[in-house]
Amino acid sequence: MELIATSAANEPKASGCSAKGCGSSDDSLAHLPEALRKRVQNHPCFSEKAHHHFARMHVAVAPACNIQCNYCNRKYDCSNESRPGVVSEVLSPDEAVHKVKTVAAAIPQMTVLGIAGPGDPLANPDRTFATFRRLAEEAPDIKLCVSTNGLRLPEFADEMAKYNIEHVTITMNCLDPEIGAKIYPWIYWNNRRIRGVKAAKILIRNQLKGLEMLVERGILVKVNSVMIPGVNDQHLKEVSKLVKEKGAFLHNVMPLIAEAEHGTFYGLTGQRSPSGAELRELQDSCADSMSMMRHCRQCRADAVGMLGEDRGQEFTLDQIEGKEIDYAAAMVKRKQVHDAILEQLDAEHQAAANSDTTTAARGPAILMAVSSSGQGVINQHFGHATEFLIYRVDDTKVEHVGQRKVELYCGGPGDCPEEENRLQGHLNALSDCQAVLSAKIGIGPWQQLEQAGIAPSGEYAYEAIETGLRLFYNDLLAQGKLQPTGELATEASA
Ligand code: CLF
Ligand code: SF4
Repeated sequence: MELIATSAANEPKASGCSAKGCGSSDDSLAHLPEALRKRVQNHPCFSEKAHHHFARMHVAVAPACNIQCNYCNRKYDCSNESRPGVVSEVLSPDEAVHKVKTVAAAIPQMTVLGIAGPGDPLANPDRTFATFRRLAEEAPDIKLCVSTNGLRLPEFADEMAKYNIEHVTITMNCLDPEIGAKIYPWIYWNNRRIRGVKAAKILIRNQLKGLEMLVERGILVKVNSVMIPGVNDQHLKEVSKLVKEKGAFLHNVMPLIAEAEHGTFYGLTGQRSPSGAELRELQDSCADSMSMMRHCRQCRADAVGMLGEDRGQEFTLDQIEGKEIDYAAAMVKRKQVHDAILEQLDAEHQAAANSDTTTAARGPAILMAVSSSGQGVINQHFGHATEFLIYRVDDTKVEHVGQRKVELYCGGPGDCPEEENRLQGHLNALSDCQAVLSAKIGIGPWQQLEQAGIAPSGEYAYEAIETGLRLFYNDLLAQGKLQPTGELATEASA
């Protein structure tokens, strides 16, 4: 196997970020140097804590792409950074700037504007940088973020630094061109279509070079990788290690989504996606050497709102056309909202820094699920959840490890579900969890959860997630309901 290497690796600038994991631990930023913590504490993707409080938006200004990925169908958005199967309304830079200011005024928690498609932002440099240039001038309180396949990164690293783009994502699926040839059938480079191993070699070389250049310029880099079972799954640990050495801040291993109806090569040839357990196992093994992102929602190229929610329909072009925005006034309000959230996060950070986490674990590590509609609080009815946040909890820490999508269980009054059938999806999604905490849980699902060995609780409604999890864990431990194996005891054995 040949691994592509560029010039000498840089010392990681993001050092101090513990292997415990940005975006993955009890206080995910606790081990970062203060200056770095400040840079990510309001970025919902670069900080797990931030994603409960701050929102992001994407503008779909970049339609073209300069490579082909086998998990992508050009009819849809770039699936390096989005769920395949959804299409965005492509905007001009002017339309994009107007949309960003409109959203920023309406959703003051929106701190980050990302360009992530629907093709590759750097394959559309004029449109991408025209948008960034105007936003840097007209909306300076918004962080600028970009996600790219990296082919043209070395060419544009300086340009990115110029517009104060502080956060960049590079999608890197491999370091080995032989593996790359199974993922990328071709690239378009220097006005030529190049195929196979040769194409993958150029792409990987440019990705690594681009990563080094961004790190040298003080830009925080996240690496996204799509986990493709049987193709690159055994290899991604190596990717994690090398990108960490080269100074990447975070690694986001995302599951391949390959459905025949999306018309992608992988979808049509039956390439399977990883299971949740396989993904978690790989993320855990990469976490030995790198900080892992585990709260990615594979958003679309025109996503608006908190991660996991999509308010794009409220801000379509026809709805915002002609709307006058007083951005100076909006900035005042936005600052007040941001300051209040950051004050709360700082207090939590201090409390975490002062807490004693040296006690040896007495209880087993278990998985617990939470339904939340945001703000880091258990504030969602079980029946209204379309996803559950999954935490690994033991005596000493509460660690966010992912999320599971479910079909809406309850559509409101008059939509009384055939509980047995409708709940099966929830039971499958939560089958490895020992507890679920919601703002409220109806009696029907409550009984079925208990029968499935999942302890339900509505007792911690409106508590902070970590507090609720900690208290419920302690309750279960005190009641002898946690087995050393991490399984919940049945009523009989408890
Ligand atoms: Fe967008 Fe990406 Fe910037 Fe975030 S998304 S460009 S880093 S602002 Fe975030 Fe969405 Fe996952 Fe991307 S949850 S798909 S990682
Ligand atoms: Fe599709 Fe994105 Fe890959 Fe381009 S980089 S082929 S848009 S997934």
